[in-house]
Amino acid sequence: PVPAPAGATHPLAIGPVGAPEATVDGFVAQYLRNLNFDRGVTLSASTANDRFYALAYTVRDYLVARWLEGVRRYRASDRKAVCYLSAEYLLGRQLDNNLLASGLSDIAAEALAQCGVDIEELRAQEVEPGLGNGGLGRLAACFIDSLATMSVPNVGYGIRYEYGIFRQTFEDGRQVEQPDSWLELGSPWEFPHPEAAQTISFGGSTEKYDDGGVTRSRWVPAWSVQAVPYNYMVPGYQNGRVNTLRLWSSRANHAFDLSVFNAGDYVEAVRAQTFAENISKVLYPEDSTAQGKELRLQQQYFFVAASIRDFIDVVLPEDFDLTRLPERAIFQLNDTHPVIGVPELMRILVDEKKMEWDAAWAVTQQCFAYTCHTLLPEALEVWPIDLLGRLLPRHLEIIYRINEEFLLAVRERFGDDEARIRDMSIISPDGAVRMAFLATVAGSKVNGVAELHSQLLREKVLPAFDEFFPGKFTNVTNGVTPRRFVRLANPELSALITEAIGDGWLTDLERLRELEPFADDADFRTAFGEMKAANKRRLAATLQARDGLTIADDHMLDVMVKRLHEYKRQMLKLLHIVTAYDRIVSGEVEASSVPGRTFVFGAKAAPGYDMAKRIIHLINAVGSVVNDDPRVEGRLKVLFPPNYNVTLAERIIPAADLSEQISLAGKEASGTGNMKFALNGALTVGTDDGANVEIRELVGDDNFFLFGMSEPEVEALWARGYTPAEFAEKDAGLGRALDLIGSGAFSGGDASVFAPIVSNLMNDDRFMVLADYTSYIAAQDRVDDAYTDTAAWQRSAVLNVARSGFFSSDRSMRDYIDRIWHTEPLG
Ligand code: Z15
Repeated sequence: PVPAPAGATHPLAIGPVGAPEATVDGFVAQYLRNLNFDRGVTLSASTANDRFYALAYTVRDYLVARWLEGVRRYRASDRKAVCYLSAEYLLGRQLDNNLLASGLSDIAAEALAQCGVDIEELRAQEVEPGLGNGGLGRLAACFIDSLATMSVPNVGYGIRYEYGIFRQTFEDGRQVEQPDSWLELGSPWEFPHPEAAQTISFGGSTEKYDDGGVTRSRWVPAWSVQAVPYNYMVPGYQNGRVNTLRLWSSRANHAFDLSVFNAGDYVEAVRAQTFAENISKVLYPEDSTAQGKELRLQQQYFFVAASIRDFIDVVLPEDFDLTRLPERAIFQLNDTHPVIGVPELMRILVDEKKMEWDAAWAVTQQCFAYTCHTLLPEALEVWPIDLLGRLLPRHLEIIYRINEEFLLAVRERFGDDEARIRDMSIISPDGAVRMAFLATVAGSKVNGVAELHSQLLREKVLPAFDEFFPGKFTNVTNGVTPRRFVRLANPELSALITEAIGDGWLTDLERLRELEPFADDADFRTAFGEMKAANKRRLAATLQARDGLTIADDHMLDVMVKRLHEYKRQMLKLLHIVTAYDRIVSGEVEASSVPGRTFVFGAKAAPGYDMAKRIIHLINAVGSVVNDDPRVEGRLKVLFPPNYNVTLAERIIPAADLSEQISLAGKEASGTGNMKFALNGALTVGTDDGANVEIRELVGDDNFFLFGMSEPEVEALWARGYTPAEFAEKDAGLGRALDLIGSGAFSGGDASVFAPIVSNLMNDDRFMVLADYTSYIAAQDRVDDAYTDTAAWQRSAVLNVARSGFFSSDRSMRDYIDRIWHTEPLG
């Protein structure tokens, strides 16, 4: 028990108060208490938002005691914690996740039924926190779920953006962005701690000073803001563990305000406040592209500085000997976004704690590890030195010194090889800090996110570093949480699995292997088919209610959901659709000879990415023509529900038959949607890219539709010289599809609308869409054939589920622990 305050005599004051009783009556009582005392309403006078809030608070109440107890036990231990530093957490809705984790789902359902409250209506009230763009942010959310489930001490650190990823709407088929004001009605899951705010400084200059005979440097900042922590509970799956996600919100600094107030300028003071609050205002909507915006660097430093200081000053005991920091913390850098934390920790150790440079560097190198999530050169962040020096002058000096010493060591090893020095310098020849290089030099480990990606990272992107730091590079293949993406998203499949093999798979996903024999069991396959059909009906209801869209339930559901990016090749999917359409309307193919297909897209484009937005327009345009053409009615349909997000993913993925993973080989670092589809029994049509490689190896060639060039073949074609137009000449179907798009067949005869897409493909085609077209169409013809044999298809689908257990994020976390973190669970 925690020590009671002096004078405490009441037993409850000795603390934690403990959870309400986990019974229907206990739940009802707590629910009504929350409705009355927290919301200040009676049940009969409550709004749906009140009832949702009271429900969320009730679930929260059950988790809080375990959370507080866990925090206490962790602080009393001397365990190492994983400090996951991520600019994004794409959490999705929390209610069902927290009900499942706390084991309260059935009790809550019965309790609400007894109160006459419709729980479905309350589920729909929750606005998902969209604090991420795509794969990277969702991965962070899966990882913290797994760490809590595995009882590994972890704090997730990030930013509480006031506006998450924009809400997408379509106007005349074009993407329009609306602000995502997810906090409009408040969030029941957060615990704000304004009293624990920290001051984060920026700007100014550096100076040297005499510290009792030693000359030292220090930073004299010009301005500062407050970082207010908001805590969120991260409950493990039915294990009584609750970790913390701590997101920072910016607020004006009082001292800062006051000086202006004293000068009598009220309006200026309020403007200053707006300026400070800008820092956590909005998530940058670029995914896999770097934007050298000053506000973004402010965001990065803001959350990383607050997080490192939080761990040292708040989580660790007072007077902790920081030379031992590596025993207590590992800061995992989720991409380059938090890399400014490296010079920040050096600044704290050297300038503030007066540690020797070498000792501080030894500590820093052990405390950081870096995950790279891309191979695209445009996604590797660089910060111009003038910008970085203006915002963080002391950090720039520290980076220079790190670079100097690093390059000195390189010279010692390889001699004065100036080309090598230039290639490895953290400062690029054009005067920018290469954040991936800094992370690689500073990190104890560097990992890619799938086997192929890690290999290419080592061999193509950072080969000189691999040579210089033997053993530093490693792979951890991504994973996804089976709790959210199987158990919650697909309750029908979960019931089938549990009935067949028990429920151990939820925390030990490799046990799905035990399903393999059921692939040959006709009854199981039939039940599996019924599950898919039920999920399609559920999706149909969602899309009807959400967007007024209708789907035919006898169609194959062919799904491509992911950010819109040229490298992911939504255009290749479109060329297939146009070809399938053209084959039928031209009479080349009898409509009834191919299975009916509904193509589902979900994709947001970065608002400034013109080509991506044009492709979105084209998807909608092709959809309008195809969906309105009686000649393909009942055969082909294109659906593009706007605003694809985690909530919609949880509906779409379980209903899918076919998963489209068609990036140009060597471009998709891993992909994680690909794993979610396989685990839900969709077959993949995919290239040999990212984690597709490992999915295919595991599920087997017979249960995967492989097409396209391999990464070495892509390289070879570039080396030979790639002329896309030649491919359009060689394949008549491709030529016709491009002509249809380019001639205005999908734009009311106005050729100019989509001509830029076609001319880009014909003349440039950076991602070799045309080169892979023929192979892709052949693969889709195989898909059509395979789908007509229902038993064989379902067998493959069951085998996909049975053989995808490797892709649990629990396994990813195990790998990080074994290869990088060396932490242990807190029993
Ligand atoms: C992002 O979502 C990913 C990489 C990035 O560099 C950025 Cl900035 C955002 C994605 C990869 O594209 C995807 O292949 C991978 O599965 C995901 O990160 C998680 O590792």
